[in-house]
Amino acid sequence: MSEQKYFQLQYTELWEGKTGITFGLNDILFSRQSAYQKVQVLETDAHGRVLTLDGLVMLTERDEFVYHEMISHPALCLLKDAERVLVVGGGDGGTVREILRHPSIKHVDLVEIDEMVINTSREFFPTVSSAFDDPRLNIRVQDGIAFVKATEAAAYDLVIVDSTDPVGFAEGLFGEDFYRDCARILTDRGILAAQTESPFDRSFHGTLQDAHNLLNRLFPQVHMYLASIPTYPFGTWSFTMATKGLHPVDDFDPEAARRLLAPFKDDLKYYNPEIHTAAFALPNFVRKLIQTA
Ligand code: AG3
Repeated sequence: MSEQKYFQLQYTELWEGKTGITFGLNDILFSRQSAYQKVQVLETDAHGRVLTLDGLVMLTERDEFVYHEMISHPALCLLKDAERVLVVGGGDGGTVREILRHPSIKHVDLVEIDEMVINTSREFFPTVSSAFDDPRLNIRVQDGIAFVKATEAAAYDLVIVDSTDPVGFAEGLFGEDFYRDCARILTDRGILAAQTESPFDRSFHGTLQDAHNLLNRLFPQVHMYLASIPTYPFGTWSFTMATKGLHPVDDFDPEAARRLLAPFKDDLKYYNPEIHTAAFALPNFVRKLIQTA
């Protein structure tokens, strides 16, 4: 029999500044202002530990697998033999954990601006930051925008933008100069994959449309795909894949992907070759949202 509860502290992230998701709080395990943002770790009643940056939910232990698998494996399985990957943001380590499951990977640069995010994840989220000591990983505490500007051409097979919302210092990660540098530092079969917010969130429609139009001018193929992330605003999340030629569905080989994933398929809780194709099917309102202007 579980013990009777007499009170419940609650934490609500507001969506569009209004109604949002409420977590029951058992405790606040960490709360500090870094040079860039407020970093907090909440112990919730139903979603395990939650990492927030400036009050926005970055991950929960319960559903982080969806985001981290879906920002990584679709591009990696399309490429099949990626060796060099750049992750911009992603200081919690969930994205590099997924990338480093692939044996083809030789080198990953993780460029995170805020060291406090890296240290907090190491301390409070061991299952998320579990690949931080992989010898193929190089962690750099640096501004991603400056990093891509200073990087030589054709240095990476894949660039993943694992950013926070496009407000404040992360806004540049949805902008023209940054995308142009990404296109330049990718090889001629390279892929850019980015988190691009919820299509339900009206506050980001403008940013999303601008980003889509910019990418369409820089890459021959630009495609949005969706996944269900219960603890992010509106529960449906979008990612955008821009490639130098590969079509994310027509050039995807499910049998080849199955062979690639076989060594670690039991570690994957969301992604599989059927999800890959299905994720690129978009509802009508999302198609309309990103129609090229
Ligand atoms: N990065 C994207 C989180 C955006 C969530 N937005 C929000 N809660 N308003 C997540 C980082 C995980 N590696």
